[in-house]
Amino acid sequence: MKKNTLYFLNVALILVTLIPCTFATCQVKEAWARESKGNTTAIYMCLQNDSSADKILIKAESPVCETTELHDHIQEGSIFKMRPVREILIPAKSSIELKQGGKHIMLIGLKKHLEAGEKVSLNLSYADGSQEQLDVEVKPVHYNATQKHPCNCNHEKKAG
Ligand SMILES: [Cu+2]
Repeated sequence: MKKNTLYFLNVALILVTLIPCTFATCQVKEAWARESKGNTTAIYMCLQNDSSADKILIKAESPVCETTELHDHIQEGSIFKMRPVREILIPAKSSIELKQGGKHIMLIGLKKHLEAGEKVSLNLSYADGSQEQLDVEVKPVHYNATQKHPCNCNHEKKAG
């Protein structure tokens, strides 16, 4: 009896440990970082939220730089400037694209030059406490992701 209880507790514990990784995170597609020229660069990606609850990205961290900020482009008069934002919302059952001229993850104070082809480790934290660890590929300075339609999750959603 006691052994059964212990077994049940173990199974329950394993399930609780697995849930955050299986269901709580967003699906990340086509994540890439731009090869650095100075000591800053940006990371772009598609974040897909298949769950029925909104997901809120609140923090990104990477060991390759001093500071990582969530950025958006905000219009000031006739020009768009990037600004830090507290969070990035990924609404339930939808997806958003972090892209050039829009929302992105900013790597500030790079500790070394990021070369095209190498991988950058990135950790994403969400408001619900879930986290996601990624390896993001560095692409050349002139890489243009929009030609490739990296964030095709919206199209998929409409088709479904
Ligand atoms: Cu920025």
